[in-house]
Amino acid sequence: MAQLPVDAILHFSNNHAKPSHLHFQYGTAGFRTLASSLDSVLYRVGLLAGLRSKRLDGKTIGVMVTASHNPEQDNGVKLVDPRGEMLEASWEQHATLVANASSAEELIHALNEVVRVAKIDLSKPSRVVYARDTRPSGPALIRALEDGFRALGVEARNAGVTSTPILHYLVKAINTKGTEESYGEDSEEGYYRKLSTAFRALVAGKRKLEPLLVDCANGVGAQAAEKLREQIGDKLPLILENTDTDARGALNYNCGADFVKTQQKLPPSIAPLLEKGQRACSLDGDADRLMYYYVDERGHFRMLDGDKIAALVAAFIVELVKLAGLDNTIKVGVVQTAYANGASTKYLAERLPVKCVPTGVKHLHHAAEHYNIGVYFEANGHGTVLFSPSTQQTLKTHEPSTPAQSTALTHLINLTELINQTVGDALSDMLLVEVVLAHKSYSGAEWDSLYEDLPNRLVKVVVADRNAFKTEDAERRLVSPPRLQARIDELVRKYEGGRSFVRPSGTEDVVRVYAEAAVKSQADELAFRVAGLVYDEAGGWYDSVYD
Ligand code: G16
Repeated sequence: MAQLPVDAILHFSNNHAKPSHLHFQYGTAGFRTLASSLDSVLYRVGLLAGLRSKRLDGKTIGVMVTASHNPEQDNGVKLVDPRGEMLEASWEQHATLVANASSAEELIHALNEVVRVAKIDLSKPSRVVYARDTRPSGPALIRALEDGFRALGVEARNAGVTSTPILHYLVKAINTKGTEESYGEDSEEGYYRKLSTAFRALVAGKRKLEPLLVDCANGVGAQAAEKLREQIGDKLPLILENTDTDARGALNYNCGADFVKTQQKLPPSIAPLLEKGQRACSLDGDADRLMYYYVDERGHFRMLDGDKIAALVAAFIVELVKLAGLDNTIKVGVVQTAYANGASTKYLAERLPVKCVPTGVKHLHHAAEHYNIGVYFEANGHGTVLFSPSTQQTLKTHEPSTPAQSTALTHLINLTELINQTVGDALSDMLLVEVVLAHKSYSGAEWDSLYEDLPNRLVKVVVADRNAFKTEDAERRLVSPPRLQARIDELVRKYEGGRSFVRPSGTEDVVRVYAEAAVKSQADELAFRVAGLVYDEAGGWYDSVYD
């Protein structure tokens, strides 16, 4: 039986000691914290990625170094499984165990434990593809990761600086190369070609789209959007803003999808550029989230968030399925989280099956796999559409009986190519939205009028220990601290259309409070009063970022 290369692992471990006072947890989107604390984690993730690949018989595993929407001083790392989806849940515990081993010897012990529990044959090959976003801390963390690969003898491919969804795409493309399920060329160029070819086919015959202003959050999305513009700019003119990836402190600062969603206003850099009625959108720091918005006739900011994207896209797909004569065969469903605006859930549930799951793409993705076509979007703009393998087969083999059916079928097949089905992808989603707007001849205002959002408010509270907060019912209710949920319920009852929930963040060291009510001032008041209950219970302070 092959053994772990203990000497090599110990040798490299000397340069990547774990800080003794820190505890790491593989959370909503992998490990994420201050970049300066992450060196040992990256080294160990390098080792773990190699083991995961060996466990899967040498299939290529993805490693993405990013902290996405978090501030620039943070960084993070997550593993991507062979089909391009998030790491299997049972391995999150392995990751947490390995990251917290207190010494080099403990690390060997933890790795052996993973090998034993996961029944890993160490003689198998291991392959990894890895990338990072534009954070200044990225290069040093990549070096630590590469030491992990070296120690274990991993065959590693560096995808350089790229977006999270492109890394997910590459993982799937590499693992399906030369098979019947080939996902596309295993290169960044292949990704752009795939998206732009499908986009061109879907908007063929439509008039040229109005220019779209894109806020790139001063992140890696800027370079990806630039490459996409080269391919589709003649069909969809893209005006790229916040593209400065070198300016220190600029990433996600006063811009980007998270800013727009949480502040519910235009990024200051976009405000002077946007004309009334003009569409604009914001990506986040690693280009996996997308928020649309426009300024209405009265000069008011109007947000078209993940819920509005889900409503737009789901309705379009349902219509195409019907037009293709497949509505008895293909069922479309939607997956949301507790953050979904109540009005969106009502709108969607009147038309389609809707399921609510805990926050985190991994939860939404798995739930969406249960539908023939599963549309999932978090309100924060993170989402995609999944076509089940049998649905893709049906689309390929179905014999349309009229020209109209044939056209709808072709559109559906092109959508399977346009949409990055591995994970939420801001650029792929942006093209998807533009396709639907072009087909429906919708302006931003017409899209917006599908339903009226209930006023809402998101607040974060810094507490002594966010792990003291435990939830149930897809994070809509607290089970711990005891009695807090009853106090929240009592408060919510006092507000017309009131709804509120509290959950610990998996990406930031905070507790999040969400509230909705019939009137904006009431939603704000409810959010702050619930935050007050959290504060009284757990100590801490509110973050004024969301003021
Ligand atoms: C990540 C996850 C998302 C989640 C978000 C916030 O997004 O991928 O699914 O909604 O974090 O999670 P939490 O409220 O637990 O902090 P991103 O864009 O930061 O990778």
